[in-house]
Amino acid sequence: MLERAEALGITTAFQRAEMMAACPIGAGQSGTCCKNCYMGPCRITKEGQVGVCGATMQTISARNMARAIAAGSAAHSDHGRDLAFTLLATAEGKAQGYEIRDVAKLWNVAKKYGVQTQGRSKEDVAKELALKGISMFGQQQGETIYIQHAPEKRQKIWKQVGVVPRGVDREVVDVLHRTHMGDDQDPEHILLGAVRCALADGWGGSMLASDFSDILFGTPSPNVSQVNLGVLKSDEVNILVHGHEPTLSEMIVAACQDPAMQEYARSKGAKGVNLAGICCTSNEILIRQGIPSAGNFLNQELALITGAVDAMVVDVQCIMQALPEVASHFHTKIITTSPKVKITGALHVEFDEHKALDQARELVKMAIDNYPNRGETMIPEQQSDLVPGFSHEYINYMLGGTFRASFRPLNDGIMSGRIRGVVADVGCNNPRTTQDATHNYLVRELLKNDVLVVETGCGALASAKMGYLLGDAAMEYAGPGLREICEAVGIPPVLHAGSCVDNTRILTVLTQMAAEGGLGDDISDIPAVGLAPEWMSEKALAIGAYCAASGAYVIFGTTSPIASDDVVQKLMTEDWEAKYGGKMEFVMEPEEILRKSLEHIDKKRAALKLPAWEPTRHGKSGDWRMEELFKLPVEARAEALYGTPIPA
Ligand code: BF8
Repeated sequence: MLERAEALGITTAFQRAEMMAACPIGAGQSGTCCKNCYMGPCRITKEGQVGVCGATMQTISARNMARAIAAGSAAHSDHGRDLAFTLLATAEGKAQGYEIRDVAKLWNVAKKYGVQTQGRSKEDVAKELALKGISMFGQQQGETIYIQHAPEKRQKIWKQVGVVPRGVDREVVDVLHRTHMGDDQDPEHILLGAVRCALADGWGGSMLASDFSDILFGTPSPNVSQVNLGVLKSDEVNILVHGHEPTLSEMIVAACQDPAMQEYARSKGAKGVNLAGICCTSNEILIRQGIPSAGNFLNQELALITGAVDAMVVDVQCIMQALPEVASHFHTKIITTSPKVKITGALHVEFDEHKALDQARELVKMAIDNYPNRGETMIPEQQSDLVPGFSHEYINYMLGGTFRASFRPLNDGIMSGRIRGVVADVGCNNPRTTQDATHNYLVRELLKNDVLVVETGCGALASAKMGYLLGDAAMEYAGPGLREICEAVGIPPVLHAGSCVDNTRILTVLTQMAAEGGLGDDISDIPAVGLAPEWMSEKALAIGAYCAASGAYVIFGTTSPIASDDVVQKLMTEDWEAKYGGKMEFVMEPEEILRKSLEHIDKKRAALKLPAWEPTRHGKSGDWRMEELFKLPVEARAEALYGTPIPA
């Protein structure tokens, strides 16, 4: 696709990253450029230098980090807020096309929020729940409701350190205020505010987003789908949905499945309507409805360069401003829909949940009407099958079954050493490094080391493209112990848990593992690591901060926004580890990320007094072992199995 782009004179993020060297002083690379007032910008290039107001390198670096975390928290949590309003409108019967699809989840979430369910209609319960959810954003005092569902020990730590979040909006405003010129100047204290803000997202807005999405659109469970540019079809109308919110895209799914729309497409000479996604909007409809994905963040321009996309409908976040320019070389329509997002050169059809289904039909019709304008296309053949949809509810269920759902088998697997530990590989693509390469390398190596991998966001789609989200392809790499567990339970060793807001599902899994027993009594005790090896977005920093403050060791790759400042690096590692039991580190070399992850897992195993992981100790049973054995002559097989030759 890059060759085609070059031939057509189109630039992509891949070329732009080469042409545009990253500013060595700015917030992106070393974090010591201060633009928070207009006496500057002050660019601090060496220790001892200060800004016009006297701000030190440490203060500037911590401020930039805190502001990025606040922006990331705002983006994720605001997505949650919109879902709360959609739930309210649905409960009131004012949201066209929406319904409460998962009543069991509604009941569970209502219980968490202290909403009475007995004798009440689902609409009544959903209305009270939605109102409580909405009020959480503006909550001025106390703690967000979800905090009470963290392990008890964790809650005590947060109280002791003073980072229990109030409402999301309050914490975001707090960080913006304290990082204004002339306010908080102590780097440790600035980061304390940033952590509280991130926790308001992780144990607040983002967790709400996953819960309320499940209520409206169904809790994900495994399905089979496809990923990569090959999901586009040369003889059908191709519509891509891109961004993050499931609200409008779920209605577009419904509109595309309408036989009248398919018939309309045929009237225009197409064989039908083909819907696919990009980024996390894609993940949302992939994990629930099995709608194929055209790929992750760096696939967005490549998809347009096929010339086969009749409309790309975007909502919020991770949408490149370059899209209308790329689309201008083809017939493709770029359509923005969020009241928060307009892009020069794109059409704008503002989303209104009260008439969402009508709008979705209108958008699908626009794409169909555009099909006859399509010129020459070039669609790569590449596509892979995948099994997405491992929500925390499903992981719990698959391990124990309907009547005894539990995390016991997973905990036992870790305790016995069959599973060395768990790694969450999440986050973006970044054109400063080869697309997907670090995700893929780490997943393969972790599997070989008997590490169970859980993924979300663009990391999950990177694995999907390689076929790692299917049993067989991933099992090729899985170590014998991990393989044994996966075969016994019937799961792939790489689990797709959802979009980026769904990282909170991983917090829930870790909390439930801690509650199950045998792996300590807090998230920080579990042999687990979080990785964002190709990150680029502020949301990734917010996720990293709430995971670290929840007790996890989090490693970011590719680039470090605190590279030039040792003090802030120390604060986010040594100081955070002492305070929260988790830390956040930036490590550039993939091999080093792997080494540090395994070292941390082994350190946690030792602290729990679990047997040290041994690569060949397990795996002497299971299909793989039997296949190997059946390749042997019968005498050797008997000897291997029973230790004695076959009796004559
Ligand atoms: O929220 S992983 S590039 S698409 S920010 Fe964006 Fe990063 Fe992808 Fe999803 Ni998350």
